[in-house]
Amino acid sequence: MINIAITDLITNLILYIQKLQSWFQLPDGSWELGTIIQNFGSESLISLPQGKVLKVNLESLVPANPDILDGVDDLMQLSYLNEPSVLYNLEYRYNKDVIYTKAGPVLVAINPFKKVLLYGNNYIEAYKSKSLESPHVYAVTDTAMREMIRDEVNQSIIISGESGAGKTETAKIAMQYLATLGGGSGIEYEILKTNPILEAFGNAKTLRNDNSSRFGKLIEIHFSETGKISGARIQTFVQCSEGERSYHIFYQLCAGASNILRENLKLKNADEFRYLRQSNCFTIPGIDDAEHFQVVMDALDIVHVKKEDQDSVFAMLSAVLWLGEISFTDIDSDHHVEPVVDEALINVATLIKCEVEDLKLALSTRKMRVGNDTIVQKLTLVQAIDARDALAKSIYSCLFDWLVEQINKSLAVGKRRTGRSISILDIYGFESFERNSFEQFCINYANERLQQHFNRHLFKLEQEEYIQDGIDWAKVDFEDNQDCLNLFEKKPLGLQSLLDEESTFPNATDLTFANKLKQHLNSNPCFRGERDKAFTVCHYAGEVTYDTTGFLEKNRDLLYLDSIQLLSSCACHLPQAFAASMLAQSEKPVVGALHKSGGADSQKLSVMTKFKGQLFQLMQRLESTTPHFIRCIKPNNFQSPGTYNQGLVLQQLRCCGVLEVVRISRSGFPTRMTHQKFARRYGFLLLDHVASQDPLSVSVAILQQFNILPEMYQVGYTKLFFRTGQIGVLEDTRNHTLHGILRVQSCFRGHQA
Ligand code: AOV
Ligand code: MG
Repeated sequence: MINIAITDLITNLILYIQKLQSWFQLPDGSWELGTIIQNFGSESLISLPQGKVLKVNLESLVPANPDILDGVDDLMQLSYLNEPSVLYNLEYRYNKDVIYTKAGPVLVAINPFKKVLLYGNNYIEAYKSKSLESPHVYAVTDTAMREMIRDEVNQSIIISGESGAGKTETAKIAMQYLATLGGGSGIEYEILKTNPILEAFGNAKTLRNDNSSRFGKLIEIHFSETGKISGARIQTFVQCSEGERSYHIFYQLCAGASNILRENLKLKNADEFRYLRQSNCFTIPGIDDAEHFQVVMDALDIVHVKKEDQDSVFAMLSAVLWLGEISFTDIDSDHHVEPVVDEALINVATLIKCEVEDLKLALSTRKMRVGNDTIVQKLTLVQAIDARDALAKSIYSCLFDWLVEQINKSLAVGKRRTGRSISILDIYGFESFERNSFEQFCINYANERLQQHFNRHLFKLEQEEYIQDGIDWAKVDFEDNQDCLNLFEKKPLGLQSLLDEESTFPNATDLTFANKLKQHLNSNPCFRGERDKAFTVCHYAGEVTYDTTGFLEKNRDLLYLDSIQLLSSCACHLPQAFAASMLAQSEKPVVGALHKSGGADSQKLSVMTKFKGQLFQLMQRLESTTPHFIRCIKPNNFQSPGTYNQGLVLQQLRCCGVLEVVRISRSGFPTRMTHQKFARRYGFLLLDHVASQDPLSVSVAILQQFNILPEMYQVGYTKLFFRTGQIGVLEDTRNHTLHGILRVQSCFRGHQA
């Protein structure tokens, strides 16, 4: 009698659970949690918060997870791994200041935009002793450290995300943990001090981030056999353009230099220099530039940049600022110009220690070699301004590279040891704006490569687990982004080859480039030619339309031979070093040398080729490491705490591959449970007696009774593997049965009473 009642109850419950809580998508794209009241065919009656009741199409509903799964540590624990459930889980935690969540092997970090009490020595100790194991950058770093020691394999922590998402802060948090665990020699202190230096010279305020890194960075930290830090090496990647304000260091210098330094460097206030006046932003709320200048000077001492070198560095900065003050005057009726000999010109010459005449010449003429002859061409105003700005830019970028080199010398890793390093990569994430240019083209290509690395790694991890448990992993399909990478890299008809080829034609324009792409690539499914000079690439993270305006010029990034000659004629060792490194690179097309002879062309390297070279080197280094992934997410565009914009988060989860992890898991068998646990948990739902009571037989009987389709699960040696959502159905039935049994029991008690 009781048995029949329970059987009926279960059957009804199985029907009932199909119409429990569901996500309903509102017209603005956001999701609301509702309860299904009734189902009719393809439609449902759903009740939403605030008493709204709607009749909706069943297809617009997505199943929600049971309450007990609210705010789980790892998104993979969710029975239903759909977008709204992922979004809700992250928001649930974020609202409690729990900014870290795992998505399988990936750590998701949501920028709190405020101080959260999750850091410092007590936390570091707790993660070190494993008394705390909730998701955290510390936990990821700890795992990297342990695996490095255990396996003697180099590790990498790959941090990505949009501008302002928190990559640089996350990298610093990881460095802090390593410095604490591997400290002792004192070098860890030096390593931490590289941060304020690189941020001063390489970061600028942008509309998206007050402290935006304008370069990508890989820091490789080396350890001794006893797990102590023995040195480090920093590699930086092609700088992107500045932001709303120029690099912090200019403002810091102008605000913080001592009177003597100001006098020696002929400094003025920041708002008196043309280059800094180009934006109307001179200060950052809450930031004291003068104070930062002191921090940078101290840090330079700590990384052993000598005082006289520091003075030369500041002289270069001032020279850059004064270059912007140089003006020109007409010298003939053909509108050729030369610099006005004034305070600006003289200051630049004094600061870089060159002859005023030489500087004048470099900014007003261009030497061209034709065959064996050299001809001198006079410059027009536009050309002269170009030459002046290019000189300023190359001095600055050489200065940055020189500083990184000095830091590397100071942190030098004695004897190169393999198998004992942890690299932290802080690199710009995928970008998709209203208007996308050459910079986005490079950045997104890099991300496409990193994504491939990511996919392959996940695939490997999954595969290992399946093989170990003897299941058929051929049933798991993984998507690859190789097609998109081919579109970029294929020779001779890929985006990059075509760009480089077009860049070598003097008469080519952005339009001829765009047309060439359309002509050769239109049949590629990852490519679409657009109207005017645009084209679209289907990236793993979505489609991006690029405007080719400026592509050729930015890719060529001409460097003038005259400037190199000028710098090498300086009496100061810094400009000399810059000239030498420019020539050594000589990858850049050197105008003047350009038409020397046919052969010279083959030596020059475009920006794209250089970028690709750096990227390949980076990938090679990463390939030999065990990777750990951190994805930073920006919850709103206002850099403000407490606001969680679902749409914005969703778009980033897509771009940084978190939803891809979820998708990969969904296409695999993400839910795993040992035979024992499964039999114990659901065995009581069996209606028929099972002859053998061993966990495997009980498990198989349960699978049969619930009609779980064969393609939805696999039976391994020790575990059962399920497709997403399968366990959810069983779990709901179990809960309702338990409730039901309680109800039936109380009902019986009622009868008896
Ligand atoms: P990004 O490196 O990802 O942007 P940042 O690491 O500079 O972003 O973070 C931007 C700002 O967010 C920081 O200046 C902090 O104010 C805040 N922030 C980030 N992480 C945390 C945290 N864990 N706790 C508190 N505040 C945080 V860019 O370099 O622009 O791509 O080019
Ligand atoms: Mg940054």
